[in-house]
Amino acid sequence: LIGLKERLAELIPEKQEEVKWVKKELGAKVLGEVTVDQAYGGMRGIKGMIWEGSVLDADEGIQFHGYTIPDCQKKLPAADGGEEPLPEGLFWLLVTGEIPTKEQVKLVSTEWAARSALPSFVEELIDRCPNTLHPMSQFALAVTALQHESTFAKAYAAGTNKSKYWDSTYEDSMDLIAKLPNIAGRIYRNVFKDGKVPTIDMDKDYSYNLSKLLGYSDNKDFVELIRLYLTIHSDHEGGNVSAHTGIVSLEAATFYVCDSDSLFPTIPQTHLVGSALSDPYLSFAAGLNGLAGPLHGLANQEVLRWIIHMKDELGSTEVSDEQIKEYIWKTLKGGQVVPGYGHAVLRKTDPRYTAQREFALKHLPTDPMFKLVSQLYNIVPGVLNEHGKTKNPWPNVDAHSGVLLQYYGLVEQDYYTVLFGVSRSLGVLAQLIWDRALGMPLERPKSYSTAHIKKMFANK
Ligand code: AMX
Repeated sequence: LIGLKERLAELIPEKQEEVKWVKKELGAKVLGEVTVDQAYGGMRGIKGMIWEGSVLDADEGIQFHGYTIPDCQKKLPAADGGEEPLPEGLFWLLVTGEIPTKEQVKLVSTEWAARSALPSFVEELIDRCPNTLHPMSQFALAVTALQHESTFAKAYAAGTNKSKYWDSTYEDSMDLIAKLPNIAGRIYRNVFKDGKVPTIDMDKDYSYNLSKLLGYSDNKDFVELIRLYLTIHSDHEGGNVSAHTGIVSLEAATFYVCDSDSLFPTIPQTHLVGSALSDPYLSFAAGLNGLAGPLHGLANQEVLRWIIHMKDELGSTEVSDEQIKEYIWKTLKGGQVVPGYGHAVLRKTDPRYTAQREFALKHLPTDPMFKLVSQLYNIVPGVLNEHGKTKNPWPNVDAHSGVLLQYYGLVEQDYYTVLFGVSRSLGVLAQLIWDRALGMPLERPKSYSTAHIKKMFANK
């Protein structure tokens, strides 16, 4: 039975050759142009990054090495007696591009359980946080502190040859992923419960153990939900804030600022935390801080809050379409976004939303809050279209996750983004391992001032 690290070690030389070939044969090809509008517009649509694990299609949604979410639900191993994919299998797929066997997935579960213990100073650090400190801040703080354990940082300091960086990056990534349930569980128990944290069960899978630490493992449907949740939130290609901040790789594409009759080569490369050879803990902590923004991962807490506020304001979950429309318009007229709707890349309903909707149809079809979420699905896109600003009026992943969690009793919305963060580690750390295996360079895109832009095009 071949393990993940052994398989990775076999794949690295092949991939290195492939990348060498692509750079030699295709290195001079142009991926796109960059307009001044894009430079002001959050770099939307600029193609300047390599991300191996997943590619996001505007209509089809995310594909992990070519596998859609329904493919993953069909092909990735499930737990005994379960149906949803195990995130361990998704991590294997992200790292290797291959669907693992059930036995290989079990190896990963066992390894993560074995590596899960936290150093006592990290436990104390979490315990000392005031309950009023947002769970995401506590999360990023604890991950940063774990840097104390970094094998990569020690190997770098000891002068390790850079061809070996992937090895310690892999070790750190496995340790870090393994320790996240203990961090996440401790934060939850401290902030919302009595502070007593159960122990991890060495024979169980990652999602079971996370559920156990949170206090919900008695409900097998909740454990299944967490398996699905951790699988679908893991990776969404490289340009989203959490992936891009933390851990970005970049390739030698040439960029151009474009005007009508000339093309100026301008931006050599891009830069972010992992590319500075900051270790996986520091890089992932940076990604978590990005995930904690309300336009990104924090949207999942905002969605439920917004729905509960609507329910309270309208006095019931039985509300008419007209009342809902009015509430949406009130949000928009108040200069706020409708949380959970819209996306920078997607132009259709997010398949991660659909997967969660199907889960709800199966497990909680009559839940009044789910009914409200369904009602919103029928109404929000029409209102956003009428409003006329949003490029994509359809729901994203965050429009659905909260309602599932609250159904099983996990009602603390401030906590929701922590679960997103646990999952996101799988995608961004898989990429970080490859960044080091492929020797990706420091990122350093070029910037201009407004005055400089005006000067560049003064006589054109
Ligand atoms: N409600 C109201 N207005 C919206 C909107 C929404 N849900 N989505 C987009 N718009 C507005 C934008 O604010 C922008 O307005 P502006 O011109 O006044 O600045 C305009 O429509 C054009 O935006 P866009 O090109 O369609 O989207 P974007 O790429 O700039 O932003 C996103 C994408 C996700 C930030 C945006 O759709 C949004 O704010 N959605 C609500 C928050 C949310 O659900 N975030 C989670 C996204 C998924 C994730 O990362 N987890």
